[in-house]
Amino acid sequence: MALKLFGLAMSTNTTRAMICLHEKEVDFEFVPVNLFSGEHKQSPFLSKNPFGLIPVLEDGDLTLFESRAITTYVAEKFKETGPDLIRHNDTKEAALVKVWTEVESHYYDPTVSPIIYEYFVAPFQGKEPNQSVIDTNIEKLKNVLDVYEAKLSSTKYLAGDFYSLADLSHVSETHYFMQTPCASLINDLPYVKAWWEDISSRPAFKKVVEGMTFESRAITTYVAEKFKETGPDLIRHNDTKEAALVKVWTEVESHYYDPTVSPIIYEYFVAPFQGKEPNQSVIDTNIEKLKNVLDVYEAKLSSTKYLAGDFYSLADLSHVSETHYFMQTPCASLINDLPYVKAWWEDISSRPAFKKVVEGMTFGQK
Ligand SMILES: N[C@@H](CCC(=O)N[C@@H](CS)C(=O)NCC(=O)O)C(=O)O
Repeated sequence: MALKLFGLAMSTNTTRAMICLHEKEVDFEFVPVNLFSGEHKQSPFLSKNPFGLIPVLEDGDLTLFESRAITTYVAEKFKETGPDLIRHNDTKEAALVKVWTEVESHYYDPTVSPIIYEYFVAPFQGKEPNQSVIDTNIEKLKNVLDVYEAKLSSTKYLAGDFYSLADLSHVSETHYFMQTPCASLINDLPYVKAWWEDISSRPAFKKVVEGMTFESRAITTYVAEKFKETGPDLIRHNDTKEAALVKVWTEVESHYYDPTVSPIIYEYFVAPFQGKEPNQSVIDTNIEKLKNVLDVYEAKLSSTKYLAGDFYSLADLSHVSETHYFMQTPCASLINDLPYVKAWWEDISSRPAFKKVVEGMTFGQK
């Protein structure tokens, strides 16, 4: 029976396990866990990992959590295939692999993780990155990387002149880190840079990297393209003009709609959740901007049923989640007063796919 890995393709801890499975050429089934609906905090998943975190590996009657424990198990069980990631025939080398795997877990991860969080996860949650958290961790990371630079000037990889679990453990997080403005911390250290270029160019990582994105719109495009033969054709892949219009209106959502609706939602839902009063001047400014955007929508939707044409597409889908919250604010009349926009909203919010996620979308109101 194939191994089952439960997780999320964009999660660093999940991809740590996935890279190892690919290195060892293991056939496995990937089971996506919907973190956004809180599936990992509910009973079927909690019986696999009582801490409610991904990833989880199931191998027959064995259930494992903790990504580094998973990689160790996979590297041991499949020691005869792919590279020997644990140096099982050499006790000293094996011990050095453990040393540097611990270093990743106790020195590298605790400094890199908060930086990634501030640059990727905080904006995803509508928050500004906290510069003081970033600065503190940059200072700590510099010290860690100086040790790496010294080590990598004498051996090609961390535990010696062989690629091992120690190196592999760094790949997922470093991939995100290299997309932050702090990437120079690695690029300025010649040995660390060469090591990163080496470990990030391995085929096993290339197999997982395309799923590693924190941009929700990039995720929807990827999913819509990969599964274009099932469900509605959200990207109009057989019609270049329609496909271009889908992109236009998806960009409109991203650059005009979202930047005005997001702050309104933030003030009404997130601020009170954090014990703050909604900032009325932020709300008023964005209401004015949103009115202009919605006037354009009203004109467009008076001539076509959906934004990109007479077909439901990613452009419409991109609006659903935010509009759902927006319609619970005192500003909902901005949409309800525009007959075409109102009809469009009623249509796109009544699709079964949205009904499946909407019950998890509460800000603690229930
Ligand atoms: N030490 C754990 C950490 C697992 C972890 O934090 N996973 C994250 C995803 S990368 C998660 O499940 N987050 C969901 C949450 O915190 O609710 C491991 O290495 O597997």
